This record gives sequence, structure tokens and C-alpha cells, in this order.
Amino acid sequence: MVHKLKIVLVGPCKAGKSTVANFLSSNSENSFPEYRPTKGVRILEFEKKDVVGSGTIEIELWDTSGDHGYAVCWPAIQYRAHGVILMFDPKIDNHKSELLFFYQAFVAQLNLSPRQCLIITQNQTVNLPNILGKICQINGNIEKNGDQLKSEFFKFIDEIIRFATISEE
Ligand SMILES: Nc1nc2c(ncn2[C@@H]2O[C@H](COP(=O)(O)OP(=O)(O)OP(=O)(O)O)[C@@H](O)[C@H]2O)c(=O)[nH]1
Ligand SMILES: [Mg+2]
Repeated sequence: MVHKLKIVLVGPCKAGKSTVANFLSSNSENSFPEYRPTKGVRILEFEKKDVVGSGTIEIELWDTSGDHGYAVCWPAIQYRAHGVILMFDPKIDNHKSELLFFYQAFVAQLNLSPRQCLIITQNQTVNLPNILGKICQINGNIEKNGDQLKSEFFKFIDEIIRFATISEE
């Protein structure tokens, strides 16, 4: 039985990772302060109640920096991760190629199934290269799509729990 899930949130700088991580982990109202780059990684802990077969489970959301200068920390960040969320902003030049880079560096590196992976696209959903086609993609706009973003995130968590439980058996 899984009681703690480690989910790693990766993607280029300014993709909106920390903003979305704050929104998903708290019940507070949305706020969009000025952009402040994450230094290395922040770990946000929160609970999901009433998980079938597990009761309450603890979620560790690892909100990483998009700065490749922290790549020396990536093996520690990847260690025993149950799932990866990729985030990017299609309006920013080079974010699509960065997305593929982070896919290779995290999802492929960890040999994860598409079910253990989620793509959050800032403000919209877009067509993605075939290699990412099996991964569920959701709109990360908090003001317009906040409720759905939260419910899709928790559906993703349920899917990972199911996957982790089956793998343990
Ligand atoms: N209005 C609005 N602004 C957003 C939303 N999501 C992110 N932003 C803004 O977009 C910028 C992105 O900042 P962060 O979330 O810190 O970006 P990050 O991906 O964590 O960047 P690094 O930590 O440097 O890797 C911030 O200025 C946010 O306020 C959103 O849903 N709505
Ligand atoms: Mg950040």
C-alpha cells in the first residue's frame, strides 16, 4: 500500500510551475505575485483524503527550478519519484523544445509509463510532438480553469496510486 507519493514538477523557467504548485497545494485564493525564480527545488506537502484502499495519502510535490544549472541535483530529485508533471508555456520561444528536453531528462530517464506523467500547458492546450501524444495534457490557467486543473490533478494522483499499487504486487 502506498502512503506517500513523490511527484516531481519540471519544465522551463517561467512556465508557471511554482504558481501552479502553490495553487494545488493550498486552499487559499489564487495570487499571482511577481516572478521569482525557484532556487533549486521546493518541496510542498499536502494530503489527499479518502483514497480507495489507502485512506489518507501524503503528496510530496517537488517544485523544481527550470534552470539547467541545477542539473547536478536532478538525480536526487528523481530518486524514487512516482510521477512527473511537465509544465511549459507555448507562448514563450523555445518552451516546446525545452519540454522535449525535460521529457528526456526526467520521464524517459526514469522509464515512466505515460500514466505516471501529466503535461500542464500554461493558459491553453496545444498540439504536441508524437512522442508526448500518450500523455494527458491539461490547461494550467488558474483563473479560467482552476477547478478543472485541481480535479484533473487529483485524478492523476488516483491513477498513480493505482499504478504504484499494481507495481508493488
Ligand atoms: N495570470 C496568471 N499568471 C500566472 C499563472 N500561472 C503563472 N502565472 C505567472 O507567470 C509567471 C511564472 O512564474 P513561476 O510560477 O514562478 O514560474 P516557474 O515555472 O516556477 O519558474 P522557475 O522557478 O524559474 O523555474 C509568474 O509571474 C506568475 O505570476 C496563471 O494561471 N495566471
Ligand atoms: Mg518556480
